[in-house]
Amino acid sequence: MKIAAVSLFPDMFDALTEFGVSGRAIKSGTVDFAVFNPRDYTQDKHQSVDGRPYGGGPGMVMMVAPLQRAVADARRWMTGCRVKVIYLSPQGRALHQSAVQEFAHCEGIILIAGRYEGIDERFIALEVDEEWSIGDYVLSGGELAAMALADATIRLIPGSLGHNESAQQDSFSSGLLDCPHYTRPECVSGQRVPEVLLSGDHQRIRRWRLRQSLLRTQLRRPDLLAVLPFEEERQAELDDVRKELSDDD
Ligand code: 9D3
Repeated sequence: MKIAAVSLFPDMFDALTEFGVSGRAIKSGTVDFAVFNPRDYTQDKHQSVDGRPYGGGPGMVMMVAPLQRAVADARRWMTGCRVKVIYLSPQGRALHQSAVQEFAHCEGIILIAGRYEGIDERFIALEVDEEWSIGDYVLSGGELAAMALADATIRLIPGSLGHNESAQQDSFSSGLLDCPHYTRPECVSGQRVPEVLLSGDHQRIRRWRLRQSLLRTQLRRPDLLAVLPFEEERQAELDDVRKELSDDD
């Protein structure tokens, strides 16, 4: 897969290319990654990438032409790929794991990271396929959002994760929050590891983890449980968790 970012701050993407799972996938060639800086596609003496908003008001708006030439170069860099152009913006749909799973099947993705107040609407109309937000809080630009999307996508590409970090076991692909985890030592400040995890009874451990996941999801993210009916074991366990919680109050 090829991923291109269009950004005025290309060095920010070192966080993606230099570290961890995404860094390894890019260094090994499992993912090809490049950044295209609109500044490099200006044609005036001052290398302008922004202008004052028509109609007045505060802040500046990113101009169409440098962005368009940067995207054209990104498209050439991924010639032959079916490409999706994604604009990260507070006006986008809220990103979720099932959208990320679809991005992982793309041959090429171009991520547009904005700065200033935003980008000229005509660029969106002409070049952008999808607009996504990473949540309802204010960032100072699109780069961190583009990296969040790229990181979440890259780790789903076959060959990015090792044997011990299967994407199948992810909290959000199961639709539930993760269970609690423990490692050495057995006792920390008087807090012991739950006895079941020391029992060696793998069936009991699996059931306990499922129950903890359901309990946490019911308490912290009940919205996640509102979607689909579960398979039999899960639904029975969830009904039981709910009964126990309602007995408490
Ligand atoms: C304070 C400026 N706001 C005026 C009402 C608009 C605004 C413009 C640009 C707010 C944030 C940004 C920069 N943010 C992004 O580019 C962005 C973002 C975000 O801020 N939150 C969640 N997801 C995303 S994706 C891109």
